[in-house]
Amino acid sequence: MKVLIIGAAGFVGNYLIQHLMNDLHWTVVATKLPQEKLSIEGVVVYDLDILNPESICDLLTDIRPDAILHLAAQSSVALSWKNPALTIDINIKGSIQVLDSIRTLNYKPRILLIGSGEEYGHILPEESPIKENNLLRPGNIYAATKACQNMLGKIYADAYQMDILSVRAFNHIGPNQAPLFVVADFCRQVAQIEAGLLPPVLHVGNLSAARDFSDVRDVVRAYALLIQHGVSGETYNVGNGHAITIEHILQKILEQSAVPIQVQVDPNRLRPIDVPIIEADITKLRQCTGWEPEIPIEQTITDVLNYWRASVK
Ligand code: A2R
Repeated sequence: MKVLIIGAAGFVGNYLIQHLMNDLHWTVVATKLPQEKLSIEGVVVYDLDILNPESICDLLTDIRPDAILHLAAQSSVALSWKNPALTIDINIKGSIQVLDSIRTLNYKPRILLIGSGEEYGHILPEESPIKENNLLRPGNIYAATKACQNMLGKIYADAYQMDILSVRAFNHIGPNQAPLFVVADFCRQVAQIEAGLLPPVLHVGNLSAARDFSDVRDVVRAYALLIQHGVSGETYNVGNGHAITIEHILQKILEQSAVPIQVQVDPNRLRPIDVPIIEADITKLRQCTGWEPEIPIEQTITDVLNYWRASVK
């Protein structure tokens, strides 16, 4: 199996490459933005900006992958509020340019579009855990762009008989994630405090939101299984199946801190709208692939803390 990963220099890309190459022994070709760095032995890496459709066509013709995993995105909710136009450009215009370039090929590679649990948005209590066929009520710009990407994927699958499936990935965490995301942010602060670089006060935003967290290493296993077993035109939730509050995660992080730390709510970290609970129903993924999450959250937190302890030295 030869796969192309578009947007491989981000957080998920590296884990995905390692799993596909080392565990599954697939041939992996990857793309990154020209200004990004990505060098992995055994992986041919191309520069690609998905906002430039001509270079996508050339690349696809050269590589002729069996499957394409489309990771490239503006992936931060916080940044989507600050820069909505950029988020819409990359996540909607960029995705349609990827799909439309694939449409022009004279064969039909399998395509996995990576969406988000955020697409469900304002989930009613009786809708949780949320199923794939639930109404989407996106609560932020990022979520709206990913909901749109999902719809475009379905339209292209139906209209052009393309082999497209989508995931809605719920929060995934692990070492090397940018500190724009909550667990990386908290763990980095703890590591900086332990190293004496910050006073012993951890700054937090809204702690009451409940989210469905998985280890990124479990998430990439699910993507590979869906490439092999997923049904064309379908959407699959990828999550742990149980939401926990940010407050609970914070407690688990503080339990692993080497020093006592106070917690302080910082108004700058509160988002304009926060969806109170997002929890995945993962029955469809389980039934299709047999996937189960394997890495407990305490282990992920240990690994993320150790990553930041090594990074802040
Ligand atoms: O924004 P940057 O400079 O970190 O680059 C990101 C890259 N990217 C692009 N690639 C090609 N053409 C573009 N116009 C473009 N704009 C941004 O996509 C980054 O290297 C990559 C996405 O990686 P992350 O932001 O780290 O996302 P992550 O956590 O790997 O998530 C993968 C997928 C995304 O579609 C998320 O929205 C979804 O999973 O949850």
